[in-house]
Amino acid sequence: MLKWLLAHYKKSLSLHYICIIIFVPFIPKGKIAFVIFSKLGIFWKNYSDLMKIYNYLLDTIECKGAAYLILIDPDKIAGNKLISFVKKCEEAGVDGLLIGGSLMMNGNLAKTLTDIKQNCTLPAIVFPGGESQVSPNADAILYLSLISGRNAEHLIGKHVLAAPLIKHFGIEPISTGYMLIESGSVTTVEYISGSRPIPRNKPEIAAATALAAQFLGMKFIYLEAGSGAKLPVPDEMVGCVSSLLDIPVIVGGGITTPQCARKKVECGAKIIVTGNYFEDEQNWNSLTEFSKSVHVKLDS
Ligand code: 1GP
Repeated sequence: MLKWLLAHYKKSLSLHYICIIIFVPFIPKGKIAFVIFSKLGIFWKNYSDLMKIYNYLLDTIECKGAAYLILIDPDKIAGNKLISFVKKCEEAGVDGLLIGGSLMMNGNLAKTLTDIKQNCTLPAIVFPGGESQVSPNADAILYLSLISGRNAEHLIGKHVLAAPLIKHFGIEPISTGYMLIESGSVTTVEYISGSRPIPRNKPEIAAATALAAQFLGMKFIYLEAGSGAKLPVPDEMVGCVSSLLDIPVIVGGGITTPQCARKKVECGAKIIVTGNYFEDEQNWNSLTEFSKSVHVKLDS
């Protein structure tokens, strides 16, 4: 992370130096050009600072072929278990952590984020179930709009309540079109959001919905089978959506083997999310295998 920040900082500084070297000898024309390029440099620096986690994810996709995120539910992983887990995630090559969920019973989101920040350098991105999960300790927040449903609260209502808090805390919002996909049984997110998932045998509905979100300016599409889903998002649907879009597709829910994760990436997914599987400590020794299966570019 530190390396990445330094690289971006240097990039913006180097633009200024290039301007000085090229244009100063040609003052006054050069002076005007210098001012313009300096402004561009400052703009670039501010922009990259504002969008640093989004840019980090794009860079990761570019370098590794796809990114691997792990979802942490503060109800399920906390205390010493959380500390050991996030250290293992970092060692295993995981690219970032999502924190949150549709329903939180006891979990302390703020404490979870603090523990994560103190024990690893992975970006901590809130995956919110509602506006109460906006936390100043987060590096970014997936600004999810539930575009597969027609429940106005989850399309825009919650966002109105969350927006001033996000602005106040200075958290980076990453606008994401969130799509529930039927996965064999009713999932928590489906029940809580009161919205129907897209039928799993209708990839064309998923593709048209995702395309609409891209046209609306969203940065990612998240194809969600639901946490602990019986069946993950079908490969055919991942392929159909990914091939139509220019923005990266996130796939999560019900992924419990490295082979399944790899298959989703081969079909076009650019970010893979797993959650439930690693709530059981006995599975932690397969973290590296999962991570490698997602990082197709490093593997080839
Ligand atoms: C849920 O996609 C994530 O939002 C992860 O799902 O817990 O089933 O891996 P799992």
